[in-house]
Amino acid sequence: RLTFEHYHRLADMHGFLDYLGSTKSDFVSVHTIGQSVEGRAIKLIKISSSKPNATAFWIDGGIHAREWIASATVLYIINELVENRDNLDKEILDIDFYIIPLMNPDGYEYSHEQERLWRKNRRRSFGSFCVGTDLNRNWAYEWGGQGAGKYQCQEIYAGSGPLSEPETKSVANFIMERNSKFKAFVTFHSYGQYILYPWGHAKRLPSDSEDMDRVGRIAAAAMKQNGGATYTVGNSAALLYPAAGSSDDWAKGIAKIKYSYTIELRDTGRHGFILPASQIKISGKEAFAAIKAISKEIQS
Ligand code: 0X9
Ligand code: ZN
Repeated sequence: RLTFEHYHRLADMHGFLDYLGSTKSDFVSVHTIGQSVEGRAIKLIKISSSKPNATAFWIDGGIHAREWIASATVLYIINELVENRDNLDKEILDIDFYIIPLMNPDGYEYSHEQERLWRKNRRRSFGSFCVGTDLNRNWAYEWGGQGAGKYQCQEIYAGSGPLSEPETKSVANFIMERNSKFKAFVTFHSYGQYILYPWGHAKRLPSDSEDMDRVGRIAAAAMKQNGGATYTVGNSAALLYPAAGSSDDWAKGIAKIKYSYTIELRDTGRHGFILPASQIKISGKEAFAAIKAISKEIQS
């Protein structure tokens, strides 16, 4: 079991998933859906409704190595969904959750061992001394557009081609095999306290952006009501900056998942990426409130 009092390393996180998979095998299963550039497992946990054709909800965290709170928050959500199942409403129990707490295991471990503010994966290429592709610029929707880097030395390097990285490719394949089931996609990042929706590649809105805006506001209100912080809701390119090749745009534009969000967790800049571990529980609590609120909306 995990405590939410400090940040965990990859082995502990995977150990926790495996533990849940073996102790709760009636509704939890753990799958290695691919391998990172350096050969680490990309592990996904499925928390099943045990209903045929259930609505599915995608959640991931840790696509950016230094955003430790994202993975810690996703683990908190997993713990609530599995260990506190008795407290959950029917709308939540009726959903199949597919969750990856750590999408960028190589970068995450590197940020613990070598460079705390590492962002990208650990791709090495001939012809460059620089390492890493930004996994949130590598997706196959408007790949290489505004806010995506051409050069490997950039922090926002988009990679050698769309889905060139095993971390993004494995997830994209997994989702596309069952994308008709997914109604919601939430990817956790830090920081800034935002609930962002597409498009992110340009200051343009999808035709149903009002639906994402409405549900985003319901989620932000639920976070606040549960003793959480204030989250600002809006279009990602407008509130932050245009960034093409991100996973939220791919989920919306290619996988056609209706409710696609990037949630930028705490804080608003005081600690930034180095958020103290003492905030894991409150971050988990508010984020879980958002997930429950979105779940109810996609079920109705
Ligand atoms: O730049 C990013 O990838 C995200 N911010 S972060 O500080 N966590 O790196 C924001 C992505 C929002 N989505 C799009 N702009 N598409
Ligand atoms: Zn990020």
